[in-house]
Amino acid sequence: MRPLLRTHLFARRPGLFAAAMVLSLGPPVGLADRAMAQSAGARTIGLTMVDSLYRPSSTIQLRRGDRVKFVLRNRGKLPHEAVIGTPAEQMAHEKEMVAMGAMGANAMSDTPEGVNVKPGATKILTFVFNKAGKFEIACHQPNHYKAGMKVTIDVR
Ligand SMILES: [Cu+2]
Repeated sequence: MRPLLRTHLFARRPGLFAAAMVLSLGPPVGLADRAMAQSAGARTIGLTMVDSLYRPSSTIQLRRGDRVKFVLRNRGKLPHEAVIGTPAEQMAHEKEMVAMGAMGANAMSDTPEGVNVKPGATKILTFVFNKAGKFEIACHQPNHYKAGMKVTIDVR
């Protein structure tokens, strides 16, 4: 399923590539150092996931190039996702998830653009918004997107 999910997702995190370069060229770097390098200069935005929306749900305003560390806390009783993409990419992902759900599988793997968070768990998703435009962070568990489980991200 992973390659399928990848096809419409638009960006890789340059931070990960940079960390890999440091690892291959320099002295050994610990996991903690890598995590720090990735989140250096990041703006932290906390989102709480409940059944079935994000709090707060107000539009997030960003500047192009902003690196954002999303802290995603699932306080609901259901698993929730946080997937970053344009509204068109969200619609495509929604269709894929509905198709996967029909096959009896509705949990996606974590990618640089999205994570699946179990009830009671917290996950971090760090993302660089290097394009201007409208994006969303959204959940594609069955019916959640339709119910409005998304936050608009406006990048200028
Ligand atoms: Cu959800």
